[in-house]
Amino acid sequence: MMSEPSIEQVYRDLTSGSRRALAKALSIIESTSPKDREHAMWLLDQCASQPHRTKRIGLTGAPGVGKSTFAEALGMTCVERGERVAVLAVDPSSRKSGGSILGDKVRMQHLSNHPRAFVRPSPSRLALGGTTPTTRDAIIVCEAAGYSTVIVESVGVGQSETDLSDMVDVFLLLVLPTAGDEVQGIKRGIMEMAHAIIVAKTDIDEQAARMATAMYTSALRLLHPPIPSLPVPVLPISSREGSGVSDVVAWLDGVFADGYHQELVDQRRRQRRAWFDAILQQQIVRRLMQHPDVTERLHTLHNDVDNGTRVPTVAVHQFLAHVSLSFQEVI
Ligand SMILES: Nc1nc2c(ncn2[C@@H]2O[C@H](COP(=O)(O)OP(=O)(O)O)[C@@H](O)[C@H]2O)c(=O)[nH]1
Ligand SMILES: [Mg+2]
Repeated sequence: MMSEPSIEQVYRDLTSGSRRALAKALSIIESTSPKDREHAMWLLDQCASQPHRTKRIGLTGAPGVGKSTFAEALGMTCVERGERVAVLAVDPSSRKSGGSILGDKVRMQHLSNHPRAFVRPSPSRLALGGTTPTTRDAIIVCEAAGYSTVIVESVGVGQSETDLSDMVDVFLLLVLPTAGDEVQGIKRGIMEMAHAIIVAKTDIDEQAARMATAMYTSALRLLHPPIPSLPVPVLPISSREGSGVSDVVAWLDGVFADGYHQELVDQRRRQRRAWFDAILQQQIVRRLMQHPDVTERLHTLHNDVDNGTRVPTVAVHQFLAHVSLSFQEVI
């Protein structure tokens, strides 16, 4: 039996283009075993110094709207002009339907088989925002492996630190070619975050698609674009017929050209800080709550609160007093 490659070897192989090593690295960063966590930290630390200028593109939209099929169309256009493209498909809906992971791979069959592409279907742990706690790390590892374009697909737009919009440069919202109630049904918050709205599957009903495009265009007039100097376009596409995909690519080229470079650099800086703060808070709380001293104290206070013998405000006050006394040992 072959022995496991060392983490150093995995890193060397992934930076020299091995898709197998990249897949291995991604399972290491997704793993919760202490040994793997240690390896993951080493690996991510190596990846941090990568100076590449990369593109991070997020695709969101309801299940079945056509995200994976569009990722394939977009990805193929990029690889055909020489770029290396990674797709991280993080779709909880496809997990429910069982043979899903296969489904995503099938939708991206050409891309999956292309030597300049890497397609990774859903990992097992999914968080609220529809991505995973490790999706951000996965993006960084893909970039270190030389994939200068990373497409992340997810249905989720939540309120958590795992929001897709917080980990990509451009955030594309895919919608169906239906107007009216549909437009009303899309949450304003999501529309406000999108850098572009893609009206998908226009081949189904061209007239409806034109109406939907007009509806979204006028709905957007009431909203502020996420980057003030970058108006949000509504782009109709049919991944099946390949129409409109080149317009999306042309728009993306414009965004990633020098004009918006500083905006994107600043956005990434904010994203990194928010990510750090979120993980830090999460980990501090987790460690604190797991400390035996704290669990015991918490148990007592929970009882008091449950029974109504202590007002929650007072219980929290006392808990914090207790914690600050033993803070040094606890953290
Ligand atoms: N007619 C038509 N069907 C499409 C198009 N794009 C995707 N589909 C179909 O819509 C279904 C869902 O597509 P998928 O890409 O898996 O959607 P996702 O759940 O958003 O990733 C599949 O049956 C696709 O073949 C399109 O441009 N035109
Ligand atoms: Mg999908």
